[in-house]
Amino acid sequence: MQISCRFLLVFILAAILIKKEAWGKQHVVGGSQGWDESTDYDSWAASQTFKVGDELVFKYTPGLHSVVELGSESSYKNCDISSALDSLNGGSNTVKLNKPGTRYFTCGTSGHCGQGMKLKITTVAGNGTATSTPASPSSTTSTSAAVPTNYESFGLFALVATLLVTSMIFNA
Ligand SMILES: [Cu+2]
Repeated sequence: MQISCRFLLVFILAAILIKKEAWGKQHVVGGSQGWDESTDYDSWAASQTFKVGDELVFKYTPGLHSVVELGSESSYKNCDISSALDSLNGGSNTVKLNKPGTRYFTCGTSGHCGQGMKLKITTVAGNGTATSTPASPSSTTSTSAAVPTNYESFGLFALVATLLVTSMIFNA
């Protein structure tokens, strides 16, 4: 009886972790500021971990801004949108991160890229464990900008701790 309880708990825990991974996470670009010229997207991106299966959500004033995906680091650096991979508009766009690697986004409105309205992100492989470390060395420390992520992690931690304690009580 004791052993089966323990296995059940481990199974539930594993199922929760796997489900969490498979769901993916939505990253609202720029947080509450959204997609505009005044947000520091380097800092924002450094506060996030982008995994395969996650989504980027761009929120902005329709007509004022747009979302243009660039194909290379040089296009990104030079704000060259002549060879854009994709262009989205309408005020709310979701971009699925379907494979590992670096992607580049900017705004199609003249001058906005030069004002800093551009985003470079690196997607890492999601390997099914909550303890996987992000590839980016800049995301090891938490900042106030990452509060929703930390809150979620804390919730998971609390859940895991509760299950472990319950497991110990069952096996005492
Ligand atoms: Cu813009």
